[in-house]
Amino acid sequence: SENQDGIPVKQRLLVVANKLPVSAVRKGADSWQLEMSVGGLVTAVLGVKGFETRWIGWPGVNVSDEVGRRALTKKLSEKRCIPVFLNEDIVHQYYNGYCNNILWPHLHYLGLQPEDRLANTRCFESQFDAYIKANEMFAAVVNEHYGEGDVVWCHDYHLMFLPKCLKMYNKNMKVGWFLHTPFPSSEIYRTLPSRSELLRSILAADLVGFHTYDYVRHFVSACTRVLGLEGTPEGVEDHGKFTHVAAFPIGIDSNRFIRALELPQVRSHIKELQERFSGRKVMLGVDRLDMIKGIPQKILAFEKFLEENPDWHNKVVLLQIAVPTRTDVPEYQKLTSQVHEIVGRINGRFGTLTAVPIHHLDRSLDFHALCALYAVTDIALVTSLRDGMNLVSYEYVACQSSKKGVLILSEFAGAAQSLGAGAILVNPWNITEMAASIAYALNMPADEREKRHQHNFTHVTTHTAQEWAETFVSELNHTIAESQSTTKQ
Ligand code: ADQ
Repeated sequence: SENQDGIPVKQRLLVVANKLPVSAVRKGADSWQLEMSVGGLVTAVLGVKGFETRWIGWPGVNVSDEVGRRALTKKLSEKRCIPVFLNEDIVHQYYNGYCNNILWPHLHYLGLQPEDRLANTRCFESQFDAYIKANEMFAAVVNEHYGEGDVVWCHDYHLMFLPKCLKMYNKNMKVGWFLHTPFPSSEIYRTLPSRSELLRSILAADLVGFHTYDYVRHFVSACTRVLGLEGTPEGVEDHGKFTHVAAFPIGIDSNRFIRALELPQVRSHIKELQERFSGRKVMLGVDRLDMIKGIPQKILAFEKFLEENPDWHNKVVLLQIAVPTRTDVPEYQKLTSQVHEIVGRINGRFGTLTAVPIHHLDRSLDFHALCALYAVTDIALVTSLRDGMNLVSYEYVACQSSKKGVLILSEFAGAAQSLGAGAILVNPWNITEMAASIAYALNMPADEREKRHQHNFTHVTTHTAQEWAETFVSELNHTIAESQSTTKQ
């Protein structure tokens, strides 16, 4: 389309996610400092050609005064971000409660202990109410900024109720929804009390996307079994309205990683690490400290490996970098102490006065340090119990051009479907099998490593984050054009 002067106007893409891609720090009554977080999703979406992007989301801080809100809104607009302000109680019930304590474990097949589930049942209703309320608040902000011709792309399990709210404002609004987590088997999904409301809302979108065909299949089958609707591999039909459902596997901005390896600060990190661990093989784990990542299983498998392979004592170390997340949720606090306890026990058992087999860090690393670690390590261990995709496995592959390290990857990560041929796939629940895979990886001949790496490297560098975002958005535009032409006929 063109403006009044005949100059082409770019279509706008409104990206709605729970959290904005910035962190905001208050510096005074009406002054804020912002830092844009860089990452796959941000780079991907900003790289989508032909669109002008706006972000809509929660700024991650509680701002209760009008002066602060107005100042932050203005500051955020410089970064093309639009805030949705949520108060502390809503954040507690919607984000910590319904999103992280109920939906997240449910979507990852992590059943709660029966007594915890019972406790959840009691607070379920108020948390679900807060979830709906939060989704309505997001919808109001989107609606306020929406203009005809814009495309709205909603992200993730926090905003399952958003498509329906948006269509209630305007049934012609172009709405896509993408889930970053797995969608579980309908047998699991159908135990969720709010199962129907959420499915109906998602179906209000014009295009629904998942990382893998398995998740697509599970979603379509949930719609068939829970709602009694007609489903095909392409989507779901509800009273004459067809919702397209498809797999859009995400990727990373691989060039950003490859380029970083040439930077002087990364090269000097690499040199330091090589000196520090010289004479030893190094295995790497990089995860958010979350129960879905299978961190205790990974560490126990390493213990089993050490038990069975005394020749390797003092010749191999495991570096586990775990960023604490959702520290307000008691389950996460329990996991932290559990991991510390296992690491302490194993280091006590296999350590010497001068060296320990496991280095465990409860912290995040900056991008350059992370790239250096990816580049120098011999093996990466990704042992998720469930994971929508898992980008750490992609990032590791991108940084391994010279070393051609081995990726040990859980078959329950979405990435197993794209990197399966190059990685060693494992069942993280089988500690014996994982220990054997560590031994296999450590002894793998160079030509096999090279072949496996090449396979995965080609995939990671061709199926990028930008391609993912472009495909989703263009499919969304196409889907709408198609359904509008069907309606006109
Ligand atoms: P996550 O569960 O966060 O994402 P993942 O895909 O592995 O999992 O992405 C994690 C990101 O955080 C990576 O970019 C990684 O570099 C970074 N990171 C992790 N640990 C770090 C550390 N200790 N220090 C610094 N950086 C660290 C969710 C889903 C995934 C899905 C993505 C994208 O759970 O399954 O792949 O969204 O859709």
